[in-house]
Amino acid sequence: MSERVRAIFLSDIHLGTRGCQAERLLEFLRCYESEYLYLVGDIVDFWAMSRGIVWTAQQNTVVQKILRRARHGQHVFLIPGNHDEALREYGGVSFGDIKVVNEHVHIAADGRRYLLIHGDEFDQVTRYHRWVAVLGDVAYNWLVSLNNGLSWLRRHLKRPGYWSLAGYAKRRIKTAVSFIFDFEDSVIHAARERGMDGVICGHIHSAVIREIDGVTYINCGDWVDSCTAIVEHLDGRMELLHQADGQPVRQEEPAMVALADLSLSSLHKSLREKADA
Ligand SMILES: [Mn+2]
Repeated sequence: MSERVRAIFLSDIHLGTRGCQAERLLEFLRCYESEYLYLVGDIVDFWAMSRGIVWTAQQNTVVQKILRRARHGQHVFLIPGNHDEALREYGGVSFGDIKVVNEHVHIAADGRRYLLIHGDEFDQVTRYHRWVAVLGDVAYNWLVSLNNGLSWLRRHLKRPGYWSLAGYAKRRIKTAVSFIFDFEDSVIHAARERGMDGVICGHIHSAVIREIDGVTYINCGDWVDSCTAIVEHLDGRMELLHQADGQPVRQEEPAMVALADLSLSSLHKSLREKADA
């Protein structure tokens, strides 16, 4: 039995990559029927696909299920992200029953107005230093092996001292957390300037619903790590759901991804508490 909700918001599905958790997403979609379905960017990962395509049967089924919903009268909107930015040229165009829009305002059942954007334009890294984002992972792995090599060399040369990878990783976490705060703050600022009650975005793979001075910041998370989605209930209430094994569960805590394989959830929480204090 599927539950009827007013709207479903999904982002960062990254179809076409090995990381895409299409099976979990199919389980989630089986649980919810809605009047509106919003795809909030990075749905198909054209960046990764240019290096090699991973297209599974489940990913195919995801696309078919979405098309089917559109055909059956659900309002399906696709807001392109940076990994599917080629679609931005088609803002305002409909493909079959799916409307491509570069941004959108969703009016919830309770009358609140939400700005829908992917959010990469508020990410200072991908905006001004795209190569940093692309090279980041490669550079990190390279640094780790370099560190191992250096330690080996130091040991063999009997040199004292050790360049701490742990220290490096800690600094990196701090950078990652402040990156998330900066992103959230600038998105909220933009929503407020435009007189919105809230903003719904994706991009940083960090799902959360937060209220900041009367503006609701909502991030849909992703379907690579956290398997999270936002639903609007029939009364306009927004809820963050996490697709656990076989069933969706309510997510009370911010769902965080591990950046560079380091879990940030506890750190995010404690830093947020400090910041709020
Ligand atoms: Mn993105």
